This record gives sequence, structure tokens and C-alpha cells, in this order.
Amino acid sequence: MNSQYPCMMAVAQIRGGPLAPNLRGIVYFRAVAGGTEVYANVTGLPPYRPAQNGQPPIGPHGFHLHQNGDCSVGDVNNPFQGAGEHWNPTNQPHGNHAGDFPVLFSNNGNAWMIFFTDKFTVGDIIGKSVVIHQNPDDYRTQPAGNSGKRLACGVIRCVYNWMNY
Ligand SMILES: [Cu+2]
Repeated sequence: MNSQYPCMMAVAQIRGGPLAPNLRGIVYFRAVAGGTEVYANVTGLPPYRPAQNGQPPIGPHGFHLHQNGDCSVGDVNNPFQGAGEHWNPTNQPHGNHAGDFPVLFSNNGNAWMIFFTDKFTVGDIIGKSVVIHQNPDDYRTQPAGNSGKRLACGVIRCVYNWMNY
């Protein structure tokens, strides 16, 4: 929703693409003192697989904000390219992008976590997207932490503005 008032709560509904068709999830962004609380609850992650034959491990999963609110699947072999690159409003190296998040650890396909960030307000991220990757984020390879293909995506929308009760 559009409002002259700041967004206090936003949600991204996460849906898996062709590489993780059963993946579903929800990510909440809540305005708190000094920044934003991020809550993620995801099911249907693929089973962990250790690195083998020069292939990176599957899981824990890279987890970021990407710049475009476009979660169309596109190329089934390389999904969700429409989401674009990492959202990087302050021109930082990867590892310190405003939307670089902790990796998601799967527990038999399920993950949930809550963390705090002071790198954006809820209003800053409306219309961006959340992406879950196949591989772990190494937090140093540019520009995206070598976290591999995109398993799932969700567009961030405001669900609650201040003064909007
Ligand atoms: Cu990403």
C-alpha cells in the first residue's frame, strides 16, 4: 500500500522455483528501535549435501535482498534472474551489502530465524525481493558470495503503515 506514513511492517511471501518446487516461506520485516527486525520461516528446503567433486555444498543457504521486485521464474535452469543483483544502496562490497543476511540453516527442510539489522528501514525495501540460494554465502566473493543458483524468491510489500489502523 502507498502512504505518506512510514511502513512499519512488510512481508515477502516466498515461493520456490523449479530447483525447489516445494519451498514455501514467509519473511517479515518489522520496524524496531534503531533498525529492522527480520523474521524468516521457510519449509521445503532441499536436503543438505556436502561439497563433492568440486561442487559446492547444498546448504546452508545464501539469503539476500535483491534489487528488483520481480520473482518471475524466467530460465528454468537459472531461475529468478529478474530479481537482479544484490540490493546495494551504499555501494559496499558483498559481505556488507545492506541486504546481506545470515545464511538459512535447514532443519530437515525447515528454517526459521530472527535477526536485527540497522542497515535499512522497512520503508527502504518495499518493492525489492528476497532470494534464497542453493549454496552457502562465503561473504567475500564478489558480487554475490558465490551462493549459486536461486531456489526461491518473494517480493516485499508493505502491510502496515504508521497511522494506518
Ligand atoms: Cu542473493
